[in-house]
Amino acid sequence: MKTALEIIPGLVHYPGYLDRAAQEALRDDLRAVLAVAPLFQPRMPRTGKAFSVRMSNCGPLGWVSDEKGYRYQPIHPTTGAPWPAIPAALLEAWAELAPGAPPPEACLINFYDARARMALHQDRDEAELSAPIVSLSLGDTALFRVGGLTRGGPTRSFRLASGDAMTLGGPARLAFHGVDRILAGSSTLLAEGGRINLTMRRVTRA
Ligand code: MD3
Ligand code: FE
Repeated sequence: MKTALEIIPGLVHYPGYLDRAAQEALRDDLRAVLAVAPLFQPRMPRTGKAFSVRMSNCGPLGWVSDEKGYRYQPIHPTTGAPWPAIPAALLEAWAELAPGAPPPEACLINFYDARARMALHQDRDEAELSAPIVSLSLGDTALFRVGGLTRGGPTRSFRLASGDAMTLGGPARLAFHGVDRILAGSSTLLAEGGRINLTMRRVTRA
């Protein structure tokens, strides 16, 4: 049995969900995805300020953000090509961690260098909020923070290391969360360092 820690109702952390060999295989799958769908630099709606995290996607839909707003779309914002398919290993993780949920339509790929952060936010651009989000982390450890359903409330923080998985469902689905910082040099998985986080999402109502 894999260790499952329910941090808050609906947020389950699976430390070491992927062993080293599985992490290496997934890293190599992502190299092929990123060759087709290169990382792009998202920008804040209205202001156009660049995110410090670079992103890409795989699956029928991908999440993008620019001056026009946040949205899911079927093509890469700079190449115009359809997103590549979600690798089989990720679909297997979805089947195991979100049993019974409709298939994921988007897998957002976040790349953090040593200075990147993600401000506290909610994920609510999906029409289907009853399906969980499944997250997998590779590379350097992140200091992750989660709060409640309002921005001002108390938060808890914990580390997400390479190979860790999380499921975000039920009462945690709309919790505020963010990444305070990356612990540079904490993993040898990515030769150039940094962190990759994958989040699989059901977008349209099943
Ligand atoms: C808790 N990514 O892409 S993944 C995001 O590590 C995002 O890159 C973070 O937040 C990262 O939107 C966190 C884990 C996660 C994802 C969705 C959540 C935690 C969540 C939704 C609700 C509560
Ligand atoms: Fe998020």
